[in-house]
Order: sequence, then C-alpha cells, then structure tokens
Amino acid sequence: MALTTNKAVLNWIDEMAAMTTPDNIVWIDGSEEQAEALRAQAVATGEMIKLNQEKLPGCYYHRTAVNDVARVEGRTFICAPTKELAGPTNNWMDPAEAYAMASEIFKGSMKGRTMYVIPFSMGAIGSPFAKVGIELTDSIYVVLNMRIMTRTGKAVLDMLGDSEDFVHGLHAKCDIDEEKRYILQFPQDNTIWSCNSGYGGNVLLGKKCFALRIASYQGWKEGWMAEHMLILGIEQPNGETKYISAAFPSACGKTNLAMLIPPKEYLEKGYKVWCVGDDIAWLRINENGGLSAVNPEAGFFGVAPGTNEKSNPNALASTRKGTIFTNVVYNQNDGTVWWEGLDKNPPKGCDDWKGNPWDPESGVKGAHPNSRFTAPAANCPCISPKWEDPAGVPLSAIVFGGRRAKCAPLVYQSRDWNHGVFVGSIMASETTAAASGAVGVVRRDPMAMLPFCGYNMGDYWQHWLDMGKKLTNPPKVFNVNWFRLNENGKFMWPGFGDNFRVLEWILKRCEGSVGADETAIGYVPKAEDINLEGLDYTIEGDKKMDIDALREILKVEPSYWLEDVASIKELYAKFGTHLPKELADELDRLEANLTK
Ligand code: OXD
Ligand code: MN
Repeated sequence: MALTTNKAVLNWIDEMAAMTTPDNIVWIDGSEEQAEALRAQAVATGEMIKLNQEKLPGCYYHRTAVNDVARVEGRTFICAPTKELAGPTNNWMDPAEAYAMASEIFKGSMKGRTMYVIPFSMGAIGSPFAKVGIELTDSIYVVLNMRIMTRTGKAVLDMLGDSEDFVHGLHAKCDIDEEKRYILQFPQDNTIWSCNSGYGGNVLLGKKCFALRIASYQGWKEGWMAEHMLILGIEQPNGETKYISAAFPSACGKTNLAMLIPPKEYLEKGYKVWCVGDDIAWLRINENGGLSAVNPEAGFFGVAPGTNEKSNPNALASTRKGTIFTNVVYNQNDGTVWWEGLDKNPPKGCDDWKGNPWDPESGVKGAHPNSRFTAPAANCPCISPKWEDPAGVPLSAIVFGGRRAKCAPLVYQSRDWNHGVFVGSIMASETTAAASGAVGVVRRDPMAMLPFCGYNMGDYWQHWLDMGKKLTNPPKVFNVNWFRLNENGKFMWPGFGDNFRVLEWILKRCEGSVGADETAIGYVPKAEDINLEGLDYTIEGDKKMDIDALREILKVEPSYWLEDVASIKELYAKFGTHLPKELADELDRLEANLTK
C-alpha cells in the first residue's frame, strides 16, 4: 500500500512501473520487521549470506558480479540541456536522447521481480540541510544498503508532504551488462537513472549520484555547496571542539583521517578527534557569516582492504555489527570475513570474492581491492555527538589534499578565500611508484570533485568564489600532502595518527596563535611550529624523522611548481569563458611569484 498521497510521487511511480513492469511494488517503511523479512529473503535466494551472528551480529555478506566492482566514470553522464552546462570534464548526453536510450533498457526490466520504493533523506530528518529522494530499485541489496547509508521510510514521506521537491531515482539491475551500464544524472529534472549495475557507488543513488552530482547543482542554484569532504571535530583539552572539513581524491585515506586517533602525547593532554562524516559534506552559510557542515549520509561505505586495528581501529570497530560486507573473503568455516591488510593470518580453506576456493599462499588477492563495508555511522566509537545536529557544525578550516611525490609541501595555507579556491581548483594526485621513487602520472582532480560535479566545473569554481563574497567569517583554506617521497621513494612523513600534528598547526593558524613563512604558493609553517614531540618514525635505514627532515618536506621547489603551472594552464584552457577571472589571476600570480 502506498505510504503517501503525494500526487507527484504516485504519478511518477506509476510511470516508472509502466515502463519497468514489476510484478509487485513494495514500499520501504523503515521498520526493522520489514528489513528483517528482506534479509531473510535475500539469504534464501543466495543474494546475501548471513554471517556468524555471535561474532558479527546483524552482519551479512554479498558478492557482486565480477564485471561490476567499481564506479564506472566512463559510463556516467550529466544529461543537462547543453554540453556547455555539463562542462568539459563531464561526459554529456542530451536528456531526450538519454531518456529514449535508457527507456529501451529499462522497458520490462522488472518483469517477474519486485520494485522497492525507498523514500530516503540525505541529512537528518527535519534538518534545514536535509533533502528527500526516492529510489525505485529491484535489488534487496540496495534497499538494505540504503537503510544503512541514509535515513529511510515513512518519516521521510511525512517530511516531504505534498512537495514536488524530491530526487527521482530509478535503478534496475537488468542483466549487469557492461555494454548497457549507464549512470545518468539529469540535474535539471532532479532525476537519476542507473541500470545494469549492482555495485554500491553506481546504485546507492543517495551517495555520489544525489549527494554530490545532483546536490552540487542544487547548491549552485540555491546558494549552498555539496562537497566530496570528510568532516571532523578536534576537541581540545579545554573542552572546546573545532571543526575541519577536508577534500581528498579517492584512495588518499579520507576515512582514516576522519577517524584519526591522535598520538599518545596528545591523548594524555586531553585532545580527541570526533568523526562527523567520512565522504560527503553539505555546507551552508551560518548566522555568524561562516560555513556550517552536515554529513548527509548515515553510514560509511568504506574500502575494506588495508583497514585494520592499527590503520583505523574506529572504522574496524564500526564494522563489527549491522554491517554488509561486499566482495571480501568469505570464511565459510566460521562465518566471518577477511581482507588483505586486516591481519597477517589469512584464513585457510575459504572462498575469494569471486566465490572460488582461495589459497592465501597463491599470491592472488582474496578480497577485491575495492571490496567494501557498509557500516552504520552510529557504530563508530569516535562518532561526534554533533553528527546528527540539524544545524551542522561550524567550520574553522577547509583542507584540500592530494598525493604528490615532490611538489606540494606537507602543509600550506592560502592567502585568502579566493586563493583558497585556486588551491582547491589545482588539486591533483599522482600514481606513485614508491620503490623507484619515480614521479607518477598527475591526475588533476579539482576539489576532489572531478567525477562528481553535476555541472560545468568552471561555474562550480565561480560558485565557490561567489559564496566567498557572502562569507564575512570564512573558514581558512589549507592544502596538505601526506605523501612526499624522498629520493629513494620512501615516505618522508609517517601519516595516520601523526597527521594530527599538522591539524594542530592548522587550528593554531585559524586562531592566529602561530606565525608562518610567506612563500610563492602561500603560507608554509616554520619547522619549529610543528610539534614533533614523541614522534618515532624511521624514514629508511637509520634516518629518523626529525626537524631537518621536516624542513625538507616543507620545502617549495620552484622547478616542480613551474611544471605544475604548465599542467594547470592545460586544465584551465579547457574552460574557455567559464574560467573565473579570479582564478586566471591567481595562476598568473603564482607563476610570477615562482619566477621572481
Ligand atoms: C568513494 C570514492 O567510494 O570516492 O567514496 O570513490
Ligand atoms: Mn568518496
């Protein structure tokens, strides 16, 4: 039975059902009883495996098809009325063409199947930041993941009332045919269509498709921002908590930073890091002329391999109950799971992520490198008491970062907001060949939004600049690089919990309690202002991390930066008249500073 009388919702569902022709339509009401029945059904059909309920209560295991293990950027389209609106960094398809093409794929795709109607809220229900979506899907796996990643059920429809302001999401697994896999965003229509995939990033439509691609467009039109950022709070010994958001390209350790445990010396003094979110932040101007942030999600869709008791004990603890594991090793002997980097004792006699018998000695990985856990955020031992605060948390700083072997110093601060936007726009990551020390290929990933910006990235930069004009109390903007390599290809900075030392400097800069050196690229710390007390890191051989090594990672080498200027020029050239003048001026200024 329909859970709403909202005409726009009902008419749209009728239309989608007429196209996909499901046998049944089931509304997801948000109840535990319904979820439990769906879990039982998924177990009965083999879609999920129930794990050992003593060791992993409420946990389940799922395998995707082997050809369907990651987001598919090449098949992701922004279907805006013109190519110019989508901009040079997005794949574009004409909306009429996209609807016609995909309708053929969706036609009859749910025959013999059930269509689930998932009303979901991004952001806590009732928060002024919150936005409603409805996902229609023929996958129980999607329903159960969406229950973890978002707030679902009848309460969402009650919040929506008669409003037509909701995202229309349609997903069908079809035949998991790679050639017919499409992830289509129609920002102007508040619509997402996804077909022929069952992999999270392509089918949990609340996440990348809505909370970034559609929401970035909504933010542009409505005066707020949707960003690919973690949010964390740093509680100081005096009890005050300051908040930072940070954008990093995928695979730079965002979840680890979001849940960081400070070094012992800081814990003893009473510092603590609280996680508000690990992947997405929605930002709005607050009453103090600053920016406040919410995490629109309710769970973590984290990469499993490499997550362990040392690298991220908080993430690991988050996965010990109520979690769905996808594409990791399944240990049928005791109903548990394993992945590379969990511990040094891979289980014997297990099946790998493909479901084949797996020998840990074989050299073949048992878990897919992009295998995932979907864990409720509430499970996280360091989840912030404010993580569901409807008003969000006020940001002291915004941090950008990437993986750069030589170029970017450990940390630097932008001169002002516009320069900060420039710093975000030139973000990049390299593939590092750590063993040889070779500098890899640079992929520019502005604000870590390259695959996620729902409109022309030039206009998106302009939106950042325009937001800055409205901020009387803007967060300070920084850039960090945990990944500098020495000439032998060894990491010069320990990373993980020791990154707290850099966050401390960032907060001191926000308070104005520490100086810095002005360089061609912005403000760089004086080495003595980054606290190395208690740090015990050996870079290689007997070379320890000390203040001289720190000076090395803080160096700004003009020749590397001039190479970077050339690559930024190439990026900017793509935007033509959509490149904001302020950014072109910042680039000129950087080049002039470097050649002075
Ligand atoms: C993610 C990503 O899965 O950024 O969060 O790729
Ligand atoms: Mn991400």
